[in-house]
Formats: sequence, structure tokens, C-alpha cells
Amino acid sequence: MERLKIAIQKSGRLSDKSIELFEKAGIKVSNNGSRLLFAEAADFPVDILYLRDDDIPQYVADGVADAGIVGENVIIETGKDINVTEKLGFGKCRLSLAVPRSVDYTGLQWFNGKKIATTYPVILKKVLQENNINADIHVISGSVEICPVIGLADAIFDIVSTGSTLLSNGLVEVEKLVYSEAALVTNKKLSDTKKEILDKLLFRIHAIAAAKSNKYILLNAPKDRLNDILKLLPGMKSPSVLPLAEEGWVSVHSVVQENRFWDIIDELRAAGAQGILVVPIEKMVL
Ligand code: PRT
Ligand code: ZN
Repeated sequence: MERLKIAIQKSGRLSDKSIELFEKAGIKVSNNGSRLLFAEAADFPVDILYLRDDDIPQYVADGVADAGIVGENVIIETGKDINVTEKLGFGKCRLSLAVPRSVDYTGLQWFNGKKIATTYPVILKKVLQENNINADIHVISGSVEICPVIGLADAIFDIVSTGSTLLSNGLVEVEKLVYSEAALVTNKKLSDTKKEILDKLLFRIHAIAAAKSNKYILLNAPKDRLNDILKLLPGMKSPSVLPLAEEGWVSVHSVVQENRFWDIIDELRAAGAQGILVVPIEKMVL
């Protein structure tokens, strides 16, 4: 039977998270960070190719791999003709312009006539054009952040996540221009069998994402306040209400969204809920 070939980063910031995603989806993938370039998943029709992240879009475009996990920054920079099928919520970062701390930065126009070092010339060129800035792009392949110190450039355009690398090189992030996270990319012409495997994989990825953004909540409620409490808990269909041994009290089980979590807890307590337990959800299928 046909199998779906998925390329992931061999060793780097996205490797562990990519493998973790497969594991959560019930797909066992070995992480032999070593010399292995290819591995068959044990219990799902998927094969893994371990590559440098920069090569993944090309491999997927050519159909050497059917799919891949790679940062949006690399997808945009390489500009290959592939589908961005699903954002995966990890490897979050941004592409920013940064200048030496000593600079009296006045706004984007400051970059006119300046020399900017980057490993992302395609994205930088586009951003500069959109903003009518005429700057000199200096392409280098690594350690962009030391360029201003050694006099190779006036500023840099690079990936930032915590900002500590900029800080330790005496740079200040002045413009956050492109946001990126890891995404699942796919070849544009997959066979029907491969599409079916991809759909199964996506189904599992959605269940994992839903579980991650929701919590299971259990609480005790006085019966006479039950209606107020239920209004706060939409649940998947509707909350479950179970009798408690103590007269006049019930136990309520439901699901709450992570991002509304603290607001809901405050409102529930105000409405008389007690003994609130919140538990992570392993998988969630709607
Ligand atoms: O060997 P290979 O080519 O496969 O790997 P690589 O070295 O090119 O990439 P890698 O492993 O560094 O990053 C892979 C992907 O992770 C990137 O393409 C981004 O999509 C994503 N990502 C997320 C990041 C960061 N966060 C990040 N912080 N990539 C790089 N960085 C760099 C940043 O440029 C800085 O130099 O990490 C350093 C620390 O960042 P701060 O801001 O936390 O100090
Ligand atoms: Zn790379």
C-alpha cells in the first residue's frame, strides 16, 4: 500500500516538537538524531524523511516528500509552489528589523540608504518595497546578529523569539514585520490514497489541538444556583449534571476553553461553585 512521506527537520528547533506531534497522534517515529535519513512509522502508513529545514519546501514541491513540517519563515522565503495545509502552533517566532542600541531610531525611513544583514533576502526585499525603503541587502548565512558590531552592516533583519540574542549583541528590535510558526505543508498533487492518509493525520492533529486549547472541569454546585452556573459552561453538547450524596448539591462536568479559563473560574466561584477541579484533556474529538 502507498505510504505518505513526510519530511521533518533532522536536528534543530522543530525536530522534537515534530516528533512529539506524531507521537501524540499515535504514530511512532524514531528520533535517531544520528545518521538516519529515513524511517518507517510502526503503526500508521507514514514514512519520515529527516532533512535540513531549508530543503523541505523544495522536496515537497518536487514530490520527493508528500508533506513536510517547516517554519512559515522558510516557506515564504523559498517561495515554492506547495500547500500550507495546517499551522501547528509551535516554533513561533517573528522576523524583525533590529538596530544597534546607540541608534536614535525614528521609524522605518531610518533604513533608507542603510545596509541590512539577513538570511531572509526575499522577505526583506518585499517588506522594504512595500514600505518604499531603499536599503542595501547584505545576504549572509549565519550569525546575522554580530554584523553590526563588526561593522558589516548598519542593522539586521532576523528571526527573534525571546529577544535575548539581540540584547546580548547590543541590538534593539525596532520593527516586528512577519510572524511565523511551524506548519504542515503538502504537495499539490497527492494521489487519492495519500490524500486519505493525510486526512486521517489531520483528523488526529485537530483532536490534539482541540484538547490542548480546552480543559475538563468538574465542580460542585448548590442546586438552587445550578442555572446560573450552567450558563457559564457551554460544554461540548451540554454539561453533565450528577447528583451528590449531600442533599441540595450536584456535581457538574464540562469543558472550558483555555483562553477563557480564568474569567470563567472567577464567575463560577461568584455563582457559588465549590471544589472546582480542572484536568487536562488528552484528545478531543468533536
Ligand atoms: O540545520 P537546519 O538548517 O535544519 O536548521 P536551522 O539552523 O536553519 O534552523 P533552526 O533549527 O535554528 O530553526 C528552525 C526553525 O525554528 C526556524 O526556521 C523558525 O521557523 C523556528 N524558530 C523559532 C527559530 C526561533 N524560534 C529562533 N529563536 N529559529 C531561529 N531562532 C534563532 C534566532 O534567530 C536567534 O538567533 O534563535 C536565536 C535565539 O532567539 P532569541 O530571540 O530567543 O534570543
Ligand atoms: Zn536551516
